[in-house]
Amino acid sequence: MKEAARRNLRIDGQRLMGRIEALGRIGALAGGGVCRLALTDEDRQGRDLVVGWMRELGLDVAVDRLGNVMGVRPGREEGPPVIMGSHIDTVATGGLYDGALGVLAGLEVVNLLNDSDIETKRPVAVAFFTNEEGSRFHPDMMGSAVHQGLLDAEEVLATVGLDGAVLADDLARIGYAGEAPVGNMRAHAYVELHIEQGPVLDKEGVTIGAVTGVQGIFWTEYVIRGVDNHAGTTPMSDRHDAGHVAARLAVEARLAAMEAGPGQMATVGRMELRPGLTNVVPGEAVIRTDLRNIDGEGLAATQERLIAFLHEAAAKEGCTAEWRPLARFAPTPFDAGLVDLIERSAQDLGHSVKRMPSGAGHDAQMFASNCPTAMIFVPSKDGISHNTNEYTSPEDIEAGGNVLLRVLLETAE
Ligand code: HGY
Ligand code: MN
Ligand code: MN
Repeated sequence: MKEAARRNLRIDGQRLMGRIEALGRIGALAGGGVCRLALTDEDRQGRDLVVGWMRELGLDVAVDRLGNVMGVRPGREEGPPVIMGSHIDTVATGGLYDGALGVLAGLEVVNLLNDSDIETKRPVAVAFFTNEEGSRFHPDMMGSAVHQGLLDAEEVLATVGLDGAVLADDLARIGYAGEAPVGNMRAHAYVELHIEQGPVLDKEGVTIGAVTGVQGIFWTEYVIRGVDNHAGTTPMSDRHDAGHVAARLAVEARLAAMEAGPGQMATVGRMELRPGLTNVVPGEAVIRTDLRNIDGEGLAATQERLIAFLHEAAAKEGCTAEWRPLARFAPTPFDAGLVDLIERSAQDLGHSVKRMPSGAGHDAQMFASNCPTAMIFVPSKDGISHNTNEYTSPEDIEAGGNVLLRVLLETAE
């Protein structure tokens, strides 16, 4: 196809929005938003819908042992594919776009290649990975981490979720315990279109983000044990209140982040007190922290500060404490050449573009050490995500899809 004709190619934005809305109806929440937690029936329905679209587009679909799904379109030559991927599981209060945009934009690019009778030199693939959100089973980015050899498949399959389910059983239950081996699939390159999920592009009125890398992520679980006791009869000086230690640790996490400076994030999104009754001093507390920083040393230093604080606060309360890492993902830079290509493609298409790091974790960070990898961001209205009000305009979605198309055409030749 002549260069000029290729440069005029554009995706069908309406068709892409149609697929986003159709997938969004699976797990739709009454007041708006989506809940498609990994390995639930809603996840199965979403998977079935996307696999159906993959097959309609003539992709050769493979499901690996972790339930990662890869649809491959052959190229003129054999060899590792250029992968356009992301995820279709959501958090419990999710939106239409987080993850789904990257997968369905990849399908739209394939749809356009088919419509335009374009055969790329290299194979092209569209993929979605199991349990990117890590909501029921820790850690997040689980499927892509195993896919790229960063987590062990057997260990991950044996993971017990927050609700007591075993990952391998749930995978089999929803019919996605695949046959394809996992952990050795090499890609020629990996490109992911994703909503920014933060405020930068929206605030600055910029349409495209050329993502330079992802910050490091540490998830840690702490279990504190004291003595269950009566809330009315137990003198304050005689308590071994595990809940009090957990609450102090949550405050310390915030303090540590504020004192470490603007690059350090710290979140306590879940705390369980047992027995969890108003009139019983909690004898056990489980608390988890999500620490992030683009600076690996700063991230490790903050984690060490929390562990030291945990032991000190527990000892003071006459409690015992233990902790275990749930995720240790290092800060990940993306491929400079691909970031340049994203920036150039956006400019060529007449869109404003900004180089920026990603605050959120993504499947892309699991590929970055194995092949040239980069991400394209589009704005999140008011910087909101992991929230049922998550919104990105159809115009910005179409712009992101066209940049993905350009990058794919260049990378697959
Ligand atoms: O945790 C994250 O940043 C991603 O949304 N899983
Ligand atoms: Mn995501
Ligand atoms: Mn997410």
